[in-house]
Amino acid sequence: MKKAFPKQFLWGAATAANQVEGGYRAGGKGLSVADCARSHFDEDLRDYARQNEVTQQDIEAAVRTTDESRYPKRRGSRFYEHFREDIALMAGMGLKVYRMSIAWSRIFPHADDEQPNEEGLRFYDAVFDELHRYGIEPLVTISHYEPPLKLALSYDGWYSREAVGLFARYVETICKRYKNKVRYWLTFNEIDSMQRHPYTTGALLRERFAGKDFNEVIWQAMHHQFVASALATKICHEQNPQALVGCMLTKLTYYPYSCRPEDVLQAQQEMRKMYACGDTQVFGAYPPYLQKQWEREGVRIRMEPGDEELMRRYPVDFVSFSYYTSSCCARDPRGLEHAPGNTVTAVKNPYLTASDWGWQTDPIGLRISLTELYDRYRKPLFVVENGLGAKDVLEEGKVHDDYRIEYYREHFKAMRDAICEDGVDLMGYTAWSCLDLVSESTKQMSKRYGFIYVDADDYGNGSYARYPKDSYDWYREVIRTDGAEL
Ligand code: BGP
Repeated sequence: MKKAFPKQFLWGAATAANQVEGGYRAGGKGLSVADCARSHFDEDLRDYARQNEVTQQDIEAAVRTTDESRYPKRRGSRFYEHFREDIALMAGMGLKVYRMSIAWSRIFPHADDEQPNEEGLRFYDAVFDELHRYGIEPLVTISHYEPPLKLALSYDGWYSREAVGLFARYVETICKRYKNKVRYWLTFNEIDSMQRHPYTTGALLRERFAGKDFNEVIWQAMHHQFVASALATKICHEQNPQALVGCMLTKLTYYPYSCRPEDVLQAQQEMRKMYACGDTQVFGAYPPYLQKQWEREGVRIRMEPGDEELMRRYPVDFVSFSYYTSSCCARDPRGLEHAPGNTVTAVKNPYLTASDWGWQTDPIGLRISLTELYDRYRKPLFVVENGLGAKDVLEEGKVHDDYRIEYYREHFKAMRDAICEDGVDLMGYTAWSCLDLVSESTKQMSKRYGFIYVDADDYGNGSYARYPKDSYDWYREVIRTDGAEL
């Protein structure tokens, strides 16, 4: 029998407010941590820490700067102005679902404002209404790397217990407002990433924790996000009993560099850095191996009465994740060639090709990831990020991105095999991304991911005109034929 995707499969595409919207001060929006993240793309792109490090001094410089060319997340792809045109283009592909995030600082500009910002609420009303006009279902990430800057400056980011209450108020506000417009919610984008970029994910400024064990600070902040995630699940279900709430993981995929048992064990340990977050949000409790790790590292988590009960009572309904690439790992990686990946640098796999940014392409790794996650959790899955960042060239209004079509074709085949051969319950897929937008790690527009080309360079020069690429037409056929035409 011909292998096919289920009829109700939710084909879509994804963005994040801080990478696509722009309008960073429009409609009463407050500054977010992303608005103060300066680009360093003329330095070593593989130095992930350098690309994502932010200090108090950097923030002061960002707040007072008059030269915004190095703050690309302040303009994104100018979706704030273009959203009706962009949603019409999404409809042109036949998207069934559009993953987006709500910028917290558009709703509560300073995190602790007395009242929510009505203009910000109205903007997302207009976006959701426009999506529903075309029959496109929103899938909303509540927090995608864009908390209000004030959380970092006047509180201690997510290390502060107050962050839980402020976040709960934000969630109450948007879930009440949009309970009839949004059915699918994700709590925190790549919640595991706080370990790798604590400022971006947790609004943590390392220098504010001098004298503290920063590893413990990060885990305390993560505990607050796990509690907040359970609270968000509770609130979303109370506002709309039909709502489905998912966690969102960075699906890092590590292969042992050799069949040496030490390398196999290393791969298993590396994967637990991500599984610890999935286990906590799916099973509603910290896994034993994580508690053992805390004992070894001397990490003591301060919990409030009721935290563990809350986490136990409100696990997620589905598991979503990002997948771009895979890596190898070895007990002793010294002397082995390394390659960059999504938020990590790891041992290079000699059997794989790589993108223009060195991320190795591994479609089979997506099937392996889907099967592993489904076998572990037995909950519906959702691929909410997958795509190819590449150096596209616009020629006479066209972009011949056959390399991106090839990337997607092979990953879609892997998804189809996971569904048809491995029995994975996969709800849908939102490609990263429907249009070119600012790269999270390097803050480049030139690392292009879209089915739609946006005429803007890394410094914000350009018309911001939109040009569908060859992959736009190809993806429309895939969706029209429910994945039969790959
Ligand atoms: C993920 C983020 C996305 C997106 C993606 C691609 O970690 O959730 O926001 O940015 O990475 O990575 P990059 O933009 O760094 O190329």
